[in-house]
Amino acid sequence: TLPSFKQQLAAGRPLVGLWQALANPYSAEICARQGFDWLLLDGEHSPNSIESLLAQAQAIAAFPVECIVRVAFGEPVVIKQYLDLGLHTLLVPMVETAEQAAGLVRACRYPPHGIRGVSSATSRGANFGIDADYLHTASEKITLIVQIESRLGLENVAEIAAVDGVDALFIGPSDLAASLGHLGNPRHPEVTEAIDAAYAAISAAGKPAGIFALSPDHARASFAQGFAFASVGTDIGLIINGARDVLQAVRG
Ligand code: 3PY
Repeated sequence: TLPSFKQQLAAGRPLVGLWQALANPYSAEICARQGFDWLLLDGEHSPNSIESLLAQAQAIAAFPVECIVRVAFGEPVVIKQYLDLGLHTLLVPMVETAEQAAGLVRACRYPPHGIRGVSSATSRGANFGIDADYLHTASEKITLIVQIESRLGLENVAEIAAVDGVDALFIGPSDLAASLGHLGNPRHPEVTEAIDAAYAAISAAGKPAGIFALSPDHARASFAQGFAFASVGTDIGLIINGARDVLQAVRG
C-alpha cells in the first residue's frame, strides 16, 4: 500500500495526476496502468454515484496510484460515507472560509477531535475490521484537500491554509476565472495573478499546493513554480484529442 497522500506530498516529488470524468471503472483501470501518481475521481461534475466511485476505487486499488475523490460538496454526512468506503484522500470544492475548512476537518475526525460517526467491522476504510487500530490511526491515513476557486476563497486563502488538518490546497482555475468575472477564460492575466498570489499564501503557510493545470506546459510551469501536485488533463480530453488526431490524420 502507498503512504498516505499527505506523506507523498511531504516527500517533495512533483505528483502528476489525471482527472477521471468518465465515471467508469474500466477506463479508470486503463489510466491506472499508465504510471500517473494520482487519479481524481470526480464526484462533483461527472455522472458518479457513491457506488460508481467505489467501483472505480476498487478497479485501481491494485495499482500504485493515489485515488483522490472529489465530493460534490463538503457535507459531513457525505464525507463520513466516503471515508467509510476507504476513500481517504478527499478534495472538497469551493471552500471559502477558515470556518468552513475547520468544519471539514471535524467531519474527518472521530470525537473528541471531530464528529465522524464510528464504523469499523463494516467499513472498507478499516479493512472490514482487520485494521484493529483504525479508529486511532484513521486521521494518519486521511488527506483533506480543499479547493480554492472563488474570490472569497482567494481573500481568505491564508486563513484557510492555516487551519490545522487542512493537508493541502488545490486551485481550480476555471471556477476562479468565473468568480473573478472572466468566465471561460482561465488564462486571463488577472486569473494568473490570483493563482500566483494564492500559491504564495499557501506556501507561506507551509502547505502543499495543487492545481488543475490547463495543459501539460502549464503543469510543468506550475511544478517549476513550486506546486506539489498538478493534473495534466482529463480522460475525456484524451479521447477527444486522440479521436480528432486520428480522424484528421486520415482525412487531412
Ligand atoms: C476548476 O478549474 O475550477 C476546477 O474545479 C477543476 O475542475
